[in-house]
Amino acid sequence: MITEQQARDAAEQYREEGYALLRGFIDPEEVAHLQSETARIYEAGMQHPSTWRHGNLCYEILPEEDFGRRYVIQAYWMAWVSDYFERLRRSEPFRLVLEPILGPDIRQVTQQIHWKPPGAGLTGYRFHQDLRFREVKEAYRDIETSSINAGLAIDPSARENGCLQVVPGSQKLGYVGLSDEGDGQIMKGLTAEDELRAKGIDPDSIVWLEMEPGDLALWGLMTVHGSLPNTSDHDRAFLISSYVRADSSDRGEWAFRGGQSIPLGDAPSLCKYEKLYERPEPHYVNQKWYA
Ligand SMILES: O=C(O)CCC(=O)C(=O)O
Ligand SMILES: [Fe+2]
Repeated sequence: MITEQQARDAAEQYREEGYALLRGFIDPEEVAHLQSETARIYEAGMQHPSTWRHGNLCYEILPEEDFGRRYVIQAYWMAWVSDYFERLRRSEPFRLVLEPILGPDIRQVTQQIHWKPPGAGLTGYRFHQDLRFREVKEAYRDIETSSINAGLAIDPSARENGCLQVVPGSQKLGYVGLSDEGDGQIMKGLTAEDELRAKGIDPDSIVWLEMEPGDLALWGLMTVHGSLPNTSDHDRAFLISSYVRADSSDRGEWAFRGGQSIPLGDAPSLCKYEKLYERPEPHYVNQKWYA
């Protein structure tokens, strides 16, 4: 596990450069649990022929009818079906790394695994800033400074299997609107270098965050980042969690209150799924965003 000093150094780097990388965020024996539980969640997702939702829990499926075979590319809020992920999200390593940035009262607004199954094709994320995913901007105050994303490598993450790429210092550019044109889908197509240059970004400044299982990346809502599709024969599972300072938003599930770890309650809280209370029941979401 990381030390308080490493957490403070990461916070410092994050403030200056808009990202940070912490090696060995969780221990090797913990990584084995993370990987086996991730495989179990993948199999749970595979039971669904198309994208399925129940509360905040969701499995994003590329269906057989359109992709020749079924792939799971994302799971959201696995904490509702996994004691392991319920505890990990509010575990001591996360408290250590989040407190210097967000303080002791913290809610979580996203919990998601992104897989890049070999052969699935549509597994790249064009360059963007995550501010675009805070659809209801009024729900957050001081949105840029009171929110942070953490990405935990589950599988080895390298260039060939689409590791995360960040643009250091891009958090200072303001919102640049990358990938917002057309239907705004970030998983369709690739970002051309000229698109970056047009927004004042030098493609040569991109940092490829190659990570070993158990390493953690941090980035902010204003940090320009993306990743390529997987062209190797190894999957890339990555756990992304987004946390907010509790006094900046009513959204999210408690993670820490006064520095104490807080379990999920009986019913889900509004995170980012705007229809949560309208459609709380299990249902299939038939949206072919990739068409
Ligand atoms: O999984 C990745 O490589 C990046 C995902 C991402 O940036 C996002 O979902 O906002
Ligand atoms: Fe993102």
